[in-house]
Amino acid sequence: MRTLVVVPTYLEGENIEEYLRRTRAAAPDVDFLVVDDDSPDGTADLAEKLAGELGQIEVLRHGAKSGLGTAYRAGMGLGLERGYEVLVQMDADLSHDPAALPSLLAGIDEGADLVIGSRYVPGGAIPHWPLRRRLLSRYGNAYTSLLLKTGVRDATAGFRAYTADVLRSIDVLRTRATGYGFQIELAYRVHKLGGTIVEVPITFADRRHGISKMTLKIAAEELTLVTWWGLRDRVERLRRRVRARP
Ligand SMILES: Nc1nc2c(ncn2[C@@H]2O[C@H](COP(=O)(O)OP(=O)(O)O)[C@@H](O)[C@H]2O)c(=O)[nH]1
Ligand SMILES: [Mg+2]
Repeated sequence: MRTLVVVPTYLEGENIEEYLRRTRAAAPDVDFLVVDDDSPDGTADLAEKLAGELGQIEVLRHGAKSGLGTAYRAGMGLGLERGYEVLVQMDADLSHDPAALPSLLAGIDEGADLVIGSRYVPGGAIPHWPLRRRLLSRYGNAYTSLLLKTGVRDATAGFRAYTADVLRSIDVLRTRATGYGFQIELAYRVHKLGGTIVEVPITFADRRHGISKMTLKIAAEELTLVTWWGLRDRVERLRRRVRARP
């Protein structure tokens, strides 16, 4: 199946080359779309240089930094327009082991609509994350699961593969999260639609170069959206129950 890996980048100049080389080696048939938000360290130029050498790599210069969700919407929009059948989400900082990509693609081959590289299913792990990030991730996932009831153990994970069909069905271009809440929003929409979600275990490595772009503001957007969707679902369920009464 024609597969596009969408890689959002902001200040990944120290990682992008190793990322592209190793991922190409792990999955030689996939194409790449790097969506860069005007990184002042020249990430886009480096990616373009590599594109000349490795081929099948496109760089989208997306403009000013406007959040992970916004970058993904642009990249996925382009991927769908170009007729790719499978779209992959992956970070450029090598937190997501390129060697695990084939196991995600195998899940799609076996019929899943969404395959999530999960830290929280048996076999998954996060060996070196600071306690603060560990707690944020754990509590974030617990809260999301309580409110949205998607059954997904790692709803905030950013290493994923989707069929183009499911992305079209959930109307991915009309999602609203600008930040990392995009991950939750997509899993939530696929679940609501009754899509098949499979989690495969991954070991999440901490980045070796550069810094995380996760901020309190991004976490606040996630929290607000999850709370809003959760309350909206409850009101809907209540309404249905009232209507169903004789
Ligand atoms: N284009 C774009 N990429 C972003 C933005 N924020 C984060 N990224 C990229 O998204 C991926 C995940 O971000 P990262 O900082 O590693 O988050 P963490 O792994 O949760 O700490 C990395 O490849 C980042 O370069 C953004 O605003 N725009
Ligand atoms: Mg990262």
